[in-house]
Amino acid sequence: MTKAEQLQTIAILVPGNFNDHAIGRIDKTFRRVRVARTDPSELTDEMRETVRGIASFGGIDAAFIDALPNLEIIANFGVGYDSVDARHAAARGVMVTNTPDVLTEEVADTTIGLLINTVRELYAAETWLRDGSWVKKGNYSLSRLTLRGRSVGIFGMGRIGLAVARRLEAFGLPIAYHNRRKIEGLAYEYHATLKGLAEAVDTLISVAPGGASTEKAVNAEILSALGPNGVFVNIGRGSTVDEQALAAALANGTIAAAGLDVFADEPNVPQALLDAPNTSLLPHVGSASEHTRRAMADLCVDNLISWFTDRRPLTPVPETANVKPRA
Ligand code: NAP
Ligand code: 8YV
Repeated sequence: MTKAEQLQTIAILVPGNFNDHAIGRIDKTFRRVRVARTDPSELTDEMRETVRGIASFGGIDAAFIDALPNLEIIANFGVGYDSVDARHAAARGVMVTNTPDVLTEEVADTTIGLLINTVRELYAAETWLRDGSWVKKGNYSLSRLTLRGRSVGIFGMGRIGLAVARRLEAFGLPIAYHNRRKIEGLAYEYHATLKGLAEAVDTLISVAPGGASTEKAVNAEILSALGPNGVFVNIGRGSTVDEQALAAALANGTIAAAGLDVFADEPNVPQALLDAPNTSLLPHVGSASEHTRRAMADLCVDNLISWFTDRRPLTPVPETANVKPRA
């Protein structure tokens, strides 16, 4: 059997709807099997026995991993892998890969767009033009907020955080950041706590990953530290924010406005955030261009191909970096 014929026998499980380009490449290379949801009850005995890889948007928990004894690799479509139990995968000798770098610039572009839309109300202004208000009522009112004079804090100065910071440098805005660890050689001001960062700036951009260490990190105390001229932008994960506290802070003037691309329970957005006049809300579109999703799809599938041909992943997540291929 040729190498290509051998790959065709390997069962790759693809749960739910998946990226078309990734599906096309998986079908060309492997044997694709499908389930509607990542629930062990969806798995047939044949799947339990034969599945060696998963390609998915996430949502892979310990029970699902345990239901697949011959699973070797989970190729996550996305850089954030908080919905994959990577620690459990590592304990079971299962590799997890993600899609870093290929989406960094796209997500940074979206972040800047969301920030500007939030402070300069561009969506509301365009609606004013399109609904005839400009003709009937005159000029759109001046935006209460501006980027001018702002100082920006980045929560999560990683690949995307840095790309956002580089863009904001060109806007002439001072930048500070909070990570668990200071980045040596990076000139931006470092704050050892998120509260310290929020106190020092009036514009907080969260690019932090989801997971236990960031759960509801942006809470009432942080929003109060940001202050009444404060703008909060979240492009990271909705789970990092106490959404009830955020809605209250927007309603009572604790902060001025928020721009959100991610939510705790997507696609459900709390009514209080939908009702707030000082929010700009996007349906998780940070990386959502055809160009970038294709690059993510390629990296997701290339990880599977590399694993099953060269026995090494291209972009393993840190938790599974030491997982070795089975003999
Ligand atoms: P990255 O390079 O790993 O950066 C993450 C940064 O967050 C690191 O600098 C890390 O520094 C910091 N961090 C992690 N846990 C922290 C904690 N508990 N407290 C403070 N800082 C913490 O990842 P990336 O490629 O920039 O992606 C970041 C996140 O963006 C992803 O995980 C994903 O959730 C989100 N994302 C969203 C979209 C979208 O469409 N909206 C698209 C892509 C990515 P330390 O380890 O030193 O703390
Ligand atoms: C994608 C993302 O929307 O990469 C991430 O972490 O949040 C986004 O790029 C998502 O992964 C696709 O499911």
